[in-house]
Amino acid sequence: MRLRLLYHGHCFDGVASAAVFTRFYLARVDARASVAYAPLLHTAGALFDEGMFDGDENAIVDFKYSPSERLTWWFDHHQSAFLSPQDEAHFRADSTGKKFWDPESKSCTEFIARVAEEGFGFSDPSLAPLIGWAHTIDGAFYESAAQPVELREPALQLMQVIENVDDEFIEWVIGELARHPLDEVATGEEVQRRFRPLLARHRETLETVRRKAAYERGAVTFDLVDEGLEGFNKFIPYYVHPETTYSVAVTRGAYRTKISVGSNPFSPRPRRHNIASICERYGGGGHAVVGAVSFKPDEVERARRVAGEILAELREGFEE
Ligand SMILES: [Mn+2]
Repeated sequence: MRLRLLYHGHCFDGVASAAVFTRFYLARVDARASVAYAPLLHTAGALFDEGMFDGDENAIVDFKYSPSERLTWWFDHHQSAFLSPQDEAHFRADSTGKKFWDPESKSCTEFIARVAEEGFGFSDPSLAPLIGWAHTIDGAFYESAAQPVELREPALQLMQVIENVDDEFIEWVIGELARHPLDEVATGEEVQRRFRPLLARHRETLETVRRKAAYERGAVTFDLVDEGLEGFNKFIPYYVHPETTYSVAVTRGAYRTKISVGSNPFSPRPRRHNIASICERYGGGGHAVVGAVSFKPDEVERARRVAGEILAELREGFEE
């Protein structure tokens, strides 16, 4: 028997979900199954093709639903889990008892662990640290801005690796997490030698943001276009300016120039704006607490002008 397990790629929760599901499947369904993994990513085109479901059993964890008759297991916790109302109706009509959705769960990893225990009598206490960290990371329940910026905990170091390395190594990680405790995998040399150069690059980005960021009246802003930095850890602005409520940054990549707007979850002053609503007015979007507006790569001046307007709006009515 061969199990094809499709997981949300380059995502700590996706990888942890795949590891927990593997342990559950081998313990409760088929101890002799061979498991093959493949990542799923949010792309502009079709997300699935039938050829992906090439196992005797096919499972998806931490990713959207597919109505394929070949899909035998499904777990997701995203609000937008269905590509169409027809897909949702297909899921609701399912009678296999092997497809599960809970948009209230903060991580798919803890959702799988709960269903495995309540529905199938499977529990493995050695998975507790993996489940706990998937909750912290996927729900962004950090204790401070320093925690995700300083990356001292091995679990966060593993997160950094998962977000940046090739799928082949990520599949090796899933296999290790399915057999060994999180700490052992995260502190192992295979993970650590990939983490070290990522940490060096992350620290350079941190110093660049520290140098360029300017805080005034409740909002910090910086422009990384000339630095050629496409992205940054979103907690860096709140680490270098803990007094800020908002952050507005301009970056340029190969495919777009982007304004990233965020709010500081550790801010001394409450957020007063819905960031998605502001970004939507300029053709962008997001959530109440974080959003973005994208432009063509050469529209840097336009992006800078819009960033200035957004900043002015966020600073309006600021009181010390
Ligand atoms: Mn997730």
